[in-house]
Amino acid sequence: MEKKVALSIAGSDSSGGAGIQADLKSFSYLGIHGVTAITCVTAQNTQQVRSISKVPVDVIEHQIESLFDDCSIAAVKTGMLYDEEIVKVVAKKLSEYHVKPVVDPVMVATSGNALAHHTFVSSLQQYLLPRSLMITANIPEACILANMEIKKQKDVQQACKKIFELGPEYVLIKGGHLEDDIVVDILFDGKQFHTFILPRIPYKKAHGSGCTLSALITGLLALGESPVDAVEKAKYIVWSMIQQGYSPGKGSDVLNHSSAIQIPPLLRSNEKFSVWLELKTAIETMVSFLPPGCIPEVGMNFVYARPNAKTRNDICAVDGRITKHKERPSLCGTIDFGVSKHVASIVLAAMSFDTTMRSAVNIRYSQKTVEICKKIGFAVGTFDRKDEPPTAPSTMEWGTKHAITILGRVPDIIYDTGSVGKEPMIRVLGKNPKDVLFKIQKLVSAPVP
Ligand code: PXL
Repeated sequence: MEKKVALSIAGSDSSGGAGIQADLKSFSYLGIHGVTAITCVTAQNTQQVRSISKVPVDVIEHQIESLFDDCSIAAVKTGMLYDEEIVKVVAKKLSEYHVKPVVDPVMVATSGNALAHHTFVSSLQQYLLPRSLMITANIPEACILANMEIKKQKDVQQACKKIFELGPEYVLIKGGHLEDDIVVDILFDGKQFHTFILPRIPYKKAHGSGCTLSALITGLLALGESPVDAVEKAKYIVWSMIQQGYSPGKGSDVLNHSSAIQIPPLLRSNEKFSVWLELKTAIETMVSFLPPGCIPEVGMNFVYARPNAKTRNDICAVDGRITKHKERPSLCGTIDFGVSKHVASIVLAAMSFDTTMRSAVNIRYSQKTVEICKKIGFAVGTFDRKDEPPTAPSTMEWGTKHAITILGRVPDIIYDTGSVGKEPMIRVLGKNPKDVLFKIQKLVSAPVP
C-alpha cells in the first residue's frame, strides 16, 4: 500500500485541538501519512496557554533534514513558528529542498493568548512569504500582514493584493472574523479572486480550525488537487468538523476530526451548494424520525432540483438509497447531482407545470396512508400504470403529468398501486426539502383512522 506523505512544521498543542496534533489528525482524515517537525511545545488546555517552550533551532533543523533525507514529501505546511530564529531556519531548509509551503501565519490562540514573538511578522514577510505557495490568514492576521484595517469585503480584496505583493502564489483570507450570517473566504491567485461561502455555525468558537484548514489544504495538494479545488474541499470539511465539534475541557470546543464527513462534489456555484446542503440536512433529519415502516422495498430517494432545472443533471439526489439498516432508516450512498432517474423524472415533470415544486421523496404505499393523506387535507393525485400509452417516454414522467393534469395542479402526493413486478408507491412533493419533510412529519404524526 502506498500513502502520500505531508509534512507539518508547527507547534505542539497539549490540549490536542490545534497545532501539530490537529495537523496529524487532518492528514490522517485524508488518508495521508503525516510527518512533523516540532518548533515549540505549548502547555495549554481548552482555556489558556500557560507556557511556550521553543525547541532549539538545531533540533528543528535536524527534524526537517531527517524527513527530507528519507521520505518523498508531497506537500508541506507551516504553523506556529514563533520568532525570527525559527522562521529563518525553516525558510532556509525549505528553500534548500526546493519546497514551497502552505503558511498559516499563527499569531494568537483561540483563547486570546499570543503565540508569536514581536520579531515574527517582519521575519515571515522577509524570509518565508517570498518562498511560499499559499498563505492562509484570518482577518486579524491579514490586517497585520497588509498593514491596513479590514472592515468590509472590499477591504479583504485590497488586503489580498497587498499580501500577494509579499510573494506567496496564493493568498487566502478567511472571513470568519467579519460579523455576518455567512462566512466568505477569498482566495487571490494574482489575477482572480475566488470566493467561498458557507453559512456561519452559530455559538461555536472552535479551537484548531485554522490549523486544520491549512493542514487539509496541504493534504489535498499532496493528493494532487489544484490549489482552488483544495481550498474549496478543505473549507467544507472544516465546516463539517466544526459543526460536529465537541468540548473536551471547560473551555473552547475542538473540531471533530474523526467524524464521517461526506465531501460534497465540487459545486463551484453557491446556488448548487445550497441545493446540496438543504437536501443533505433534510435527509439527515428525515432519517432521524422516519418510522422504518415508511421505507419501500426498493428503498427511498429524496431529490431537490436547482431553480429552473431542465435535465437530470440539475437534480440533486442520493447516489444510492435510503434503506433500512438494523431497523432504522439509513442513508446508503452519497448526495450528488445527476444521479437519480425515477424521482428526478417526477420532479422534472412537476416543474414543467409549476417551477416552484422542486423536491420529492418516495415512501411505502398503503391504502391507509393514502386515506390519512386525504383526511389531513393533502391534495392527492394518482395514475394507473395500465393507462400508460406505449409511446410514453417514461412511466414516471407520464404518470406524474397524468396525475397533475387530472387534478389541475401539482398535488402533495402522487400514488400508484403498482403492477406485476412494480411496487406500489407514494411520492410526496413539495417546494423544497423542508416543505417535503413538513408534509411527511404531518403524515406520520396523524392519527391512524
Ligand atoms: O490555532 C493556532 C495554533 C497553532 N499552533 C499551536 C496552537 C494554536 C492555538 O492554540 O496552540 C501550537
